[in-house]
Amino acid sequence: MFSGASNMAEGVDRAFVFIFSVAAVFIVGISIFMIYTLIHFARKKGKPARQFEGSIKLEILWTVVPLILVMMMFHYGWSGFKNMRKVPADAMNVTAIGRMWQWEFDYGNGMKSKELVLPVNKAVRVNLKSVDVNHSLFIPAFRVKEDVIPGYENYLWFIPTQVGDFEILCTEYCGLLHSSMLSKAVIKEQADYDNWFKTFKASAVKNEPDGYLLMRNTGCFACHSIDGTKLVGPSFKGLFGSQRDVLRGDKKITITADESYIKNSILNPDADVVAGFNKGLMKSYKDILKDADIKTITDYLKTLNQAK
Ligand code: HEC
Ligand SMILES: [Cu+2]
Repeated sequence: MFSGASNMAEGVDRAFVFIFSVAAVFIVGISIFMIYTLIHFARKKGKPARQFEGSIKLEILWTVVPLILVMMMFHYGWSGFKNMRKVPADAMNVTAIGRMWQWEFDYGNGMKSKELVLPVNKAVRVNLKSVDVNHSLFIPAFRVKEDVIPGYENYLWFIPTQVGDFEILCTEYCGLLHSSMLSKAVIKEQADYDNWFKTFKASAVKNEPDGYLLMRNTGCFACHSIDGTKLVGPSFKGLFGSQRDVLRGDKKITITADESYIKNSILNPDADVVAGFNKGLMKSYKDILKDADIKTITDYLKTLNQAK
């Protein structure tokens, strides 16, 4: 009836069509009946009011019929849902990482992609992880949607049944750029997928500096660039050693971006807020990054000042 692109589509669509049809029949039937009674039982001259004493037959009818209907809704919903929680043993594993405000798909061994690339007709289990707030992974064409909650292991699974690109969205309001937290599921024929995976693997083991990898894995690049582009936060290009105009409380001051400034910016982002940017967006990485990590990041930031 609809063009779902995964094995989950049938169950979801059947439940949807059934519930929608019942609702449609009822809204039309009830509206017609209501208009009829409004006219037929309107107060008229010379027609005294009559008292009705109730009807066992009617009571039974309007209890049993809805009961049957809602039990059928339950049946369609449950049979579709049961399947959604039972992952086949041979499913491949990918972890979806939700963070403000981007999706990332982790194939293991440091292989991370911004898009969910998968082979067609193969079961995949997507483990869901959030590093900050609640998100929700939604792939409408596959009829799958599951909350992504920090500190809670959740998952979804499906078998893509069509080759093509399909939208991925976040359906849990997660802050300023929630609406741009978009990605794509790219479904390929097995051979194309194998080819893609080979190049993907090769590019993942390319030698990036430690500081870069650490920041990529911690999600800093969702808000910061290294090429001068202004995102939610300032770019890191040319940051180290420069003079920064910051707001400390209500006071505007200028300080030098040295080691301690960088460290403070990571641990207490709201203490010195860079002029022209918003407070409260970057959270503290106090519990995530150790002193050694911050040093690794700082060393990398220093290299961004050297002319390339
Ligand atoms: C959710 C978006 C977001 C993420 C993720 C984020 N930041 Fe920020 N960051 C900001 C914003 C906005 C500012 C500017 C306001 C301020 O100073 O607090 C900022 C400021 C900074 C500054 C000061 C920059 C300057 O130009 O003076 C540093 C350094 C910094 N962030 C480092 C990091 C590091 C390292 C990470 C990852 C561990 C990170 N940020 C992750 C949003 C983010
Ligand atoms: Cu989100």
